[in-house]
Amino acid sequence: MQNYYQPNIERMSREDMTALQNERLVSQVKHVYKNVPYYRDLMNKKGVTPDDIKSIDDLNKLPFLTKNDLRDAYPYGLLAIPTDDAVRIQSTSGTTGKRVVAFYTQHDIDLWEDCCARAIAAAGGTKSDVVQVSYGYGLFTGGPGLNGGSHKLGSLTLPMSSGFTDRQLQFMCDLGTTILCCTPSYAEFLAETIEETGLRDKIKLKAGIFGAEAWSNEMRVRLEDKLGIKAYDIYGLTEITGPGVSFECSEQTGMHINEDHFIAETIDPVTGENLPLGEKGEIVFTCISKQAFPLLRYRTRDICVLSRDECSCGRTLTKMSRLMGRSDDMLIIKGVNVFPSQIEEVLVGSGYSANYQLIVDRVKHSDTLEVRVELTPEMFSDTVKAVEGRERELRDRIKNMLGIAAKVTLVAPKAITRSEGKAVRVIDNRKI
Ligand code: DLL
Repeated sequence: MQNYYQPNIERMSREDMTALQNERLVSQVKHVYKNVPYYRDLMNKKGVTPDDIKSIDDLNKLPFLTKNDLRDAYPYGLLAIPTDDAVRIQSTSGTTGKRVVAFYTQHDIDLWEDCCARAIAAAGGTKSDVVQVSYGYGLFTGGPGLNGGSHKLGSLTLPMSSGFTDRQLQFMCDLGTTILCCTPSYAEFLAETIEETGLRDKIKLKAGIFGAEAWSNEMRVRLEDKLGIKAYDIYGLTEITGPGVSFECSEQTGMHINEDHFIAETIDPVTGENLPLGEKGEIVFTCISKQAFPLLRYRTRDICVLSRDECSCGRTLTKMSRLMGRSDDMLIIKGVNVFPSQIEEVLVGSGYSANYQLIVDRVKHSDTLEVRVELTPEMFSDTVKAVEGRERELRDRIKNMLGIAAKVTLVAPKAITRSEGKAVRVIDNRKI
């Protein structure tokens, strides 16, 4: 039996969905043009006015927005309403320089929570479920989004946040959690601890809703087996709203996009040209119903394939495949979005050369980061004690910048292999 939260939307005919998207897009473009001078300038530069946008067929006349625009316009430049009308801010885990700040009205929070409620319902959630939300709460969108969705469904919501594994497992057993929401890597850690502590017979989990970072089908099979659940993928990004931009259903062949709120396109990441359904490309979103922070044609850098094949769950919403990578060099380490250039900034700013390598791994289901950087010839004559002191100092600076701990290893000048083509800055050994 299929379970829906808003079946009238989730099963809407393509014709009706297109009509709804046309209407919302036209009024959204007017709203943004009128209230966001930053985007108005981009439209003016491209020679396009709101009158040129009559339907979703005109979408590609609009200029793209990128993370750079978000940085340029930080913090209020893309806000489309007076601050008095905004009630919430969420932000990406990242650093001050690269932080994305997103704003919400009460209406925006409502629709975001609806999206998350659809995701939980698609995983079989009802008011009879106990939903343990073990994504981080606070600025990160994971906790608040799934928490709100679970409330909307009427499920008993456990706002656990991440960490404190013993307490997580105690609540899971004592309160009979049936749906677990967390990152797939944390789910693996929990699964392993459950196995080690012999708690498998005491848990009542039936489903997991895992996202915010890449995971593979092998990982899904492992999690389903170890926890005795069905594991569902969920996707989203702070810029667009947070989790629930798309969600997986029982068919587990990709994530249905909440198209009444977000129009998806795929483009060639190099040329920016639109790609047909079925072709792998960068996914671009246009928010058609949000009020406070309605990004139009936002380039996510996430690579996937869109499809509109009939789905056995009965939903008609377009599906995006599991993510196949990114078109930039962003890494997600322990849930934190990390750009190698940020680490380079710290290194160069601390007097080191830009010859460095980032080695990412996953040990006991938790990500590790090692930063290897060459000493300059002058530093190389330092004593071992002085080098250790330098490593500590650099480790602290990186921690300050990224908010996550890294191991720093200083190596001899020219010890890092030079590449003949692009420098190999990142070695990602995570097998996920
Ligand atoms: O990660 C929102 C979220 C919270 C999604 C909880 C799902 C569950 P950000 O911190 O802004 O937002 O990071 C967004 O994370 O552009 C993707 O590269 C990556 N990402 C998100 N979901 C998935 C997923 C949240 N299911 C960035 N699979 C996105 C792979 C994902 N990568």
